Amino acid sequence: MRDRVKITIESGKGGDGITAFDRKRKADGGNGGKGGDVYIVGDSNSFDFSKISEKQHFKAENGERGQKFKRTGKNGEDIYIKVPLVTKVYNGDETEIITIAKSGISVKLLKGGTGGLGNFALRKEGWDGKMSRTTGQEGEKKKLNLELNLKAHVIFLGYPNAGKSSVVNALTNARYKVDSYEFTTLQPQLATMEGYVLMDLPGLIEGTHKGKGLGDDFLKHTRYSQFLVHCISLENDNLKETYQKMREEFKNLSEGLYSIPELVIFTKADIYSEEQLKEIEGKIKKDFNDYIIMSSFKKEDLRILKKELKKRLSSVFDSTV
Ligand SMILES: Nc1nc2c(ncn2[C@@H]2O[C@H](COP(=O)(O)OP(=O)(O)OP(=O)(O)O)[C@@H](O)[C@H]2O)c(=O)[nH]1
Ligand SMILES: [Mg+2]
Repeated sequence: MRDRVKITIESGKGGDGITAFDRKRKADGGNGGKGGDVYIVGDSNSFDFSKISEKQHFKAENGERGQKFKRTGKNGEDIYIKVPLVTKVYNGDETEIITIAKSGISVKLLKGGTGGLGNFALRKEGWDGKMSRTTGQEGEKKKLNLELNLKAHVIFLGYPNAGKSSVVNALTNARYKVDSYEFTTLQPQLATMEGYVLMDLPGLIEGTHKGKGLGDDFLKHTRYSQFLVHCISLENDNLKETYQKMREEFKNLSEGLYSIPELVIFTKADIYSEEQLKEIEGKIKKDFNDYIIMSSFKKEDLRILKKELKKRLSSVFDSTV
């Protein structure tokens, strides 16, 4: 997934004014049109920078020159660079310009040059004016760095192989890759569950914050989430320790991750018999008071999980993303 891209933006040059005369030798030349502006606009239908990175250079149209009969040249067309949500816009030197977090709202980044004056506009300045014109103002140019922070209601985190992608797939229509080796998921992936956006993420390990495993760059995408599903496989011998180690890693990664509301789900329950599950739950109850034990292969478990998630999400969010 392209989540960082460097682009160059350029506003249009103003059109030049012209010198022209009518049949009676009176000044008649029109002004140049204004150069196009450059806008950036949030687009909820795009999910990465792949389209933007194909282009990289965005230039608005120049204004047209003035025309005879005092006519002003056509203004250059503005351009709108559509970016996924949430896009952070930085100057080339990494100072932040703006964060685009809403769909449909456009922000002007560069202003097009103003058009030059034709001799009709300058005629009051006497003979010199009548015989002259001014050129259009140059457009502006800027280098920008864009960074995408995906936005989801819920993030799914846990060790590799915990079954995160399996749960997200089972709760939605997604068909993300699931496999028995670690680090199957290499980048954040989104799926929707009844209006809520779920984000499946790569596995975390102790030391992810120091660059171990897949590193922590992808965790910038968790910044805008307000609910966390912490997935733990029942296959772990010591569930409490597994949980605590991961919590410690959340803390090391970011205060935000550590403090958002969390639902713990113990996965792969279908591996065990009912009796074994009773025994396992007996132990879990001693250490955890808020959890769900489930299997991504069981419809009933998924129904319960979905219901519980929706209940919690409706109390966290008053509207969808
Ligand atoms: N028996 C059983 N196996 C499961 C369940 N959920 C996932 N698995 C298996 O566990 C393995 C890992 O599942 P994934 O969903 O890819 O796990 P993940 O947490 O997304 O893994 P990474 O992307 O590597 O971090 C796969 O072989 C799945 O088929 C479950 O509920 N029951
Ligand atoms: Mg996965």
